[in-house]
Amino acid sequence: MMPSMAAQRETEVVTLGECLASFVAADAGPLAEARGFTRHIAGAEANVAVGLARLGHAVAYIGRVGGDGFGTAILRALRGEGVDVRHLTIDDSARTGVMFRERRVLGAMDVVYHRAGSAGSRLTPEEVVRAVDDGVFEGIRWLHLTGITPALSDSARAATMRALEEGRRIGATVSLDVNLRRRLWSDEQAAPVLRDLASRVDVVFGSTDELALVAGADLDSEPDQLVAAVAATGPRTVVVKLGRDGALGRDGETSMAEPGIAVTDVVDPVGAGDAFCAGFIAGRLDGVDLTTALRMGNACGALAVAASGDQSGLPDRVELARLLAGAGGPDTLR
Ligand code: KDG
Repeated sequence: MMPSMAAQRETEVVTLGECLASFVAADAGPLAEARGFTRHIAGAEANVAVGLARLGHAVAYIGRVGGDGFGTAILRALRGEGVDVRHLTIDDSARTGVMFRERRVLGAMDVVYHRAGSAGSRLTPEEVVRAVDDGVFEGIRWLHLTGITPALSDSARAATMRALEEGRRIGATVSLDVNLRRRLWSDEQAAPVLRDLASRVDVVFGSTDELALVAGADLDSEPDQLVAAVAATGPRTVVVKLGRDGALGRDGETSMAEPGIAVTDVVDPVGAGDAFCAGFIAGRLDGVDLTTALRMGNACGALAVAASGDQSGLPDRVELARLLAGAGGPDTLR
């Protein structure tokens, strides 16, 4: 008998966190001078979820949004991208978190958060348990966590830990993007939590300063020393994201460095790290080797910085393949 509807695909990846309405300055420059903003959707885990969905993977996202227009916009956007949002709860008693950020193509980016007490920060282990009871984790291959969610509140930290337990129980690969957010907690608060998480996952992603914090290493340590130091704490795979310089990864005893893809016009660098994670995870789900996964991550990161907002530049399979093949734009196609 012909099925009357397209079959629902098995979930491959679960992630959880806070998705925010993000107001990104229209013009590049300092926040103090920004007058016009464009509303985007942001949140590291949601960015990874959308990145993976665009690359053809079935992803479920667990979180909370407020019962307001921003929450509705987030739900619609993620659903529209094909992300499973059955466990993105609407919390009518709280507001969706909001952030304003400047757009700089040079130097650190200033961000103003309005997320204390937000719906997203009220995530609890119960949301994770409900998803588990609904079978969302059954048969998944990958669980992606970040160091942002445990910084939001005690209950969000407990939710992260509950998801980690479930990922381990199911036998999924569990990744952690360290994503240290110093506007949410101090290094002293973050270090023990991030170290504990990193030691219990399979894959750790981070920038050099984040990996230095996790490893308790000097900030001026070389990237290969940092990945080795973090790997010594437990994870089999450690990747240091080096921005325009690409990435260096260690998988068991194998280490590989892959140069970044030069982007002549960086429009908005925020979200590049999440795009990298999406490309790398997609590669691993596809069964590619470390080098190819690093290349896929770098290509996704490069495409992300060439567009404004965290998610706009995330590629689909065709765009990714075109960049990796070194092809030009549509007018070069025959
Ligand atoms: O990685 C980009 C994120 O930092 C951004 O989308 C917002 O999740 C966010 C955060 O907490 O900073």
